[in-house]
Amino acid sequence: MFTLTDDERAISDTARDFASEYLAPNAIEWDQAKHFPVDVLRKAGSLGMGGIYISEDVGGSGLTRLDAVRIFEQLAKGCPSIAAYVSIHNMVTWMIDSFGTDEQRHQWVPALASMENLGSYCLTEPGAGSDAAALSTKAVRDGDDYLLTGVKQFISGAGTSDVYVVMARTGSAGAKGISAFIVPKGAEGLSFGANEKKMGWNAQPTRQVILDEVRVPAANLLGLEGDGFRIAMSGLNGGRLNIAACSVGGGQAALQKAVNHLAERKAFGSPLLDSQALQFQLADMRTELEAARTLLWRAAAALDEDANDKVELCAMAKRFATDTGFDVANKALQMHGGYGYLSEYGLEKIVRDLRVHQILEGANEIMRVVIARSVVGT
Ligand code: FAD
Ligand code: 2MC
Repeated sequence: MFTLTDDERAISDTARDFASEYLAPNAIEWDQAKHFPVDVLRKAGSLGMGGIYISEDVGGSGLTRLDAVRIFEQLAKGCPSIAAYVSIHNMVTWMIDSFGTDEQRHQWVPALASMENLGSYCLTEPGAGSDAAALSTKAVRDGDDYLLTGVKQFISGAGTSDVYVVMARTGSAGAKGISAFIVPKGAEGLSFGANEKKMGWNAQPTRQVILDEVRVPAANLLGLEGDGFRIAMSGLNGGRLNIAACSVGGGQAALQKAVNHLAERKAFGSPLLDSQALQFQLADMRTELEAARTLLWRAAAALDEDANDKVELCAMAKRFATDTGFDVANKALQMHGGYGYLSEYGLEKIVRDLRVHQILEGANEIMRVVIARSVVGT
């Protein structure tokens, strides 16, 4: 698992080169302008990054979860916010590819895999975040259609995305009453809230998705009625891995910036990099990132193998890597002294971007809930 084949290395190198050519040089500007670079996303799509672990018969790249986490680590070195959006897009595309009928797969997946169309994942609501199974958006059957009504909160890509996978209640309270629907952007009754003002992740929009009796054909139901929560959670297993990978990549970029800065910056008669106190901190940062990456690869392999413990391993990797990535980036900022606080050095942006990885795709407290259940056997 730890020695890459030539093909695996080439895949990771392609993502690295893409990130250094198209993401890194623009990341600070996009953050400040709150610019969502759809043209650059389409370029990523043309390299196969819109459908990384999607079946090849519908335009996907047919790669593994292990390939994916290596790709997301490389993309995040250029910009964690854009890398994370590409992950969400892949999650949505995978849900349709994996749980859709052949007709649905052929209708929706090719344009998503190429990133000609962008996707959004709509689970969270104003009144249901961590307790996702308490969601209240309703889908009511009306002849050959469903009518969807409710509000989705914090939806990444909303307003720009073309395809929304929306979890809504068709049955009784709890997880078993939830179904998943494919909702196209133009649907009547679908509207979007204002772009939220955020601490980080500014290079992608976050808006409410407002559904007011949105009519979608019954053919847009993904899986069966009642399958929606399981579909949503299955998507999140991979999403959690990818977000973890984005944290490792962001942390790695911050560590490299710190080494470069300490080598150049002189104080007390020599480069700061000569200070053993700082070298020891760099050693710990490198060690912790390596530990996070190792756990992440282990969890990705478990997901590839559909192992029995895949859910808790994905949760462990998400909790550990997102805490580690944030901690490393914050230490790298400190090593830059006052310069770390200036936006032009790019450190404070990485810290702001990585902070939210501890909150979303299941807050780290929820990851502990998932892991604890596996420990105590409930
Ligand atoms: P709450 O559930 O209200 O939790 C508040 C706090 O209590 C948290 O610290 C939480 O960990 C803690 N807590 C809750 N329950 C427990 C418990 N049982 N034990 C211990 N602690 C607990 N959602 C989507 O569906 N799609 C998206 O695209 C999307 N993008 C997002 C983008 C951004 C920038 C942000 C900020 C959020 C996004 N989210 C998205 C929503 C995100 O998943 C939720 O914010 C997250 O799941 C937490 O839900 P909440 O904000 O309602 O917090
Ligand atoms: N993978 C596959 N199936 C899962 C699963 C997972 N990770 N987690 C739960 N399930 C299944 C579970 O097996 C059960 O199925 P069955 O009834 O067949 O046994 C069903 O789903 C219900 O699960 P629980 O009984 O565990 O449900 P509960 O309500 O107790 O708690 C919890 C589930 C807390 C783990 C879940 O609500 C959760 O993960 N909350 C966090 C929400 C979240 O991650 N939101 C992220 C939004 S997206 C985002 O932030 C983006 C940026 C895109």
